[in-house]
Amino acid sequence: MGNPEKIESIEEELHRTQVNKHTEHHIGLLKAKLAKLRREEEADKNRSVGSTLSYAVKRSGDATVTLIGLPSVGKSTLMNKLTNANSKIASYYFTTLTVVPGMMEYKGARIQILDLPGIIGGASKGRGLGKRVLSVVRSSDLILFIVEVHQPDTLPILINELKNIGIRPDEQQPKVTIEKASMGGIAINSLVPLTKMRNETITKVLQLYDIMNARVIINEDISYDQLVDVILQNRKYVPSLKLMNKIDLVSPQTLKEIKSKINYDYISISAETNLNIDILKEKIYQKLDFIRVFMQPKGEETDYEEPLIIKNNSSVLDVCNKIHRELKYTLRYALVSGKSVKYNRQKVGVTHRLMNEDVITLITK
Ligand SMILES: Nc1nc2c(ncn2[C@@H]2O[C@H](COP(=O)(O)OP(=O)(O)OP(=O)(O)O)[C@@H](O)[C@H]2O)c(=O)[nH]1
Ligand SMILES: [Mg+2]
Repeated sequence: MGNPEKIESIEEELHRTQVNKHTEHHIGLLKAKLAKLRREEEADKNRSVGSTLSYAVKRSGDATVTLIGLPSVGKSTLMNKLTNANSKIASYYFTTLTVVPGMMEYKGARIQILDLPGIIGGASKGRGLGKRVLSVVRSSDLILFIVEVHQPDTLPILINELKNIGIRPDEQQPKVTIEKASMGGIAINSLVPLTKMRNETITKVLQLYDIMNARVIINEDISYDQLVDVILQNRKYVPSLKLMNKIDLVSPQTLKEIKSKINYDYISISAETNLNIDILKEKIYQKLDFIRVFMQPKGEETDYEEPLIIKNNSSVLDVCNKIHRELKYTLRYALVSGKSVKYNRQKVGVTHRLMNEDVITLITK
């Protein structure tokens, strides 16, 4: 049996199997097998096409945000309201055919926004404008999911397409580590009670991925799907905001009714008539979780006028990279004052994590 047939037969079995206490571990294992086969299929396909997997969009600014939505929901209209860009707008599907970048300046931060072509169910498998386009989301800091007021229940389609290419919107990296070893079999050390997995099946899933010897430390009650994510190590955990656009088309009463039916938090906007666009800008800024740090060049005054905007939890290395690509090679250490250190002008290395309003001096060779 080739991979496509194997995939089909597992899909059938999954379809046939009822989910209950007796079958859940078996189903977990089947899904892990399916994930592995699909991945091999994908690798084969890419090899035969010889494709370059992602769009080369140059990242710029302090953070990158991508607009994700079905065709014609108003992504480009919103893009033009948020940034200096002029992305084409029209009432037909697939007006935007490639990734269009723009820059939003807000409270001193420069936020790059990427307008994408509309995605449709099956995009991750090559339908519509597909996977290459979607892959730019992997390196973004925030996703804006946009649905139209008339189709508020289409959000799962969007999330599903991203999940299919290894993006995990709004999830956190599971607190599980797998330390591979050269012998000793698989030792599982769970520090929390597991309700969704059992040791025997965990071992089988690991073996499926050719991990025969390892120490598994489990700090969170995860599912088999998440275990596969940990094994594959190439998942991207990206936060999101959900937007409902075109609210100008319905009455306040209808809007209320929609709200009562929808089970996720969203921001109501009208890109065309500029409703709630300022609120949205602020929410984007907050969600990106920036901090400001001040540079003090050696022997000079601190520059409080132009703080450096960096993501919370950034390190001295991130600061170096932001200033100049080569800087990290000549850096000896940094002197930091502020909340992230115990003493003023404390000497720290590149991995030191900074906090809001720290003052930094970089000492180079
Ligand atoms: N009434 C109303 N119409 C809107 C709004 N935002 C966008 N539109 C209209 O919706 C249509 C599609 O808008 P676009 O911005 O091109 O949509 P898109 O999501 O970029 O579409 P694709 O690039 O094809 O995926 C256009 O006719 C817009 O004028 C809105 O807030 N209210
Ligand atoms: Mg568009």
